[in-house]
Amino acid sequence: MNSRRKLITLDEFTIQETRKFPQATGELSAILRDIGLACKMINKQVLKAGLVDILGKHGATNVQGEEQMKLDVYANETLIAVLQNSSECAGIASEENDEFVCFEDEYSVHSKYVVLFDPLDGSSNIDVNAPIGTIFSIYRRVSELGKPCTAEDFLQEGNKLMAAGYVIYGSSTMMVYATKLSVNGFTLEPSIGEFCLSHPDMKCPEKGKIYSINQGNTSKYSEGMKSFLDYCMESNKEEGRPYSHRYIGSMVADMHRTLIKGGIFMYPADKSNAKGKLRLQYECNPMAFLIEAAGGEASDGTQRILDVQPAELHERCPIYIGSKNLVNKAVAFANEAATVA
Ligand code: P6P
Repeated sequence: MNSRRKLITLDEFTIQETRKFPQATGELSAILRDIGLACKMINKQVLKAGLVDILGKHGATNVQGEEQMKLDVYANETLIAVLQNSSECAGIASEENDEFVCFEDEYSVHSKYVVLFDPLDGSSNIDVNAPIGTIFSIYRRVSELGKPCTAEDFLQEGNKLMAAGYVIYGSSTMMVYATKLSVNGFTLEPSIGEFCLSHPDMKCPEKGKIYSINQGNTSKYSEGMKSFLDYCMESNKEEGRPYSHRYIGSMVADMHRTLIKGGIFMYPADKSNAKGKLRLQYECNPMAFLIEAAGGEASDGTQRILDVQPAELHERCPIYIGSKNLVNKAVAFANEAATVA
């Protein structure tokens, strides 16, 4: 008997998922496969990053005479090129581009979807070999098919997302993406160059005991936030406190741990950043969509992140995200102090 479990590739999985919806056209699946292709190309360069000094400094020219690109520029240009060739995507918005980019060729103007992404989040961690990632959001466009996409396509609330996820370039390279139905994780099998289903139907533990925040900013936090951190550090054997503190400083890595082990990741507003640091449209919303699909919660401190109406493409948003018990507790502390103040 063949004891080998059949590997299910990302392509096979997305096709199987499409079959569950007779009316589905497979375009969304095609975009997911295209993002997977782009991220495999990015992964190849990320793996070489440590060798750049041997292979030639960034900014040098390689054997093809091509300018050696900074990794985040390479990641951005690769995602744009692959999605432009996909003919399933009408345009993109990126953390690296001030404005959204319309694909105006005769095929792309008829495409139903737009994609927003942070091409290489946490890239400052490359030098210390910490995990980094690509974060993506996929919306059905609201502008007229057959014409170029418009700004409104990229300013939709997160609750309108069709799919969202990330690729983490870590000890292994994984793609994790969510639709409204489920969250599934795919590990890159380098020997065949395919993302293979390794974490089906992922769920965020309802109760967590890990809190993740840049504690160095504590002096700038609200009194409520400081009280919540004191609560996390307080000894209470019955409630399993003190909780453990983990912070990698790379959102994709901190979120991947939170999804799998439970806990809470926070980047709150503080005295110098009224809306925190992380971007709503291509960091907070995709992670909020994914964590809710996995049974967790995501708040900006006053409302569900997915219900925030974006006003600007690159606007920031405070984020409390992860296990329900900790998100609700953190928001309660933040609001209690606000009412007392
Ligand atoms: P800080 C990386 O620069 C990033 O955008 C996220 O990936 C990460 O969660 C956050 O910033 C870390 O910010 O201020 O703690 O270094």
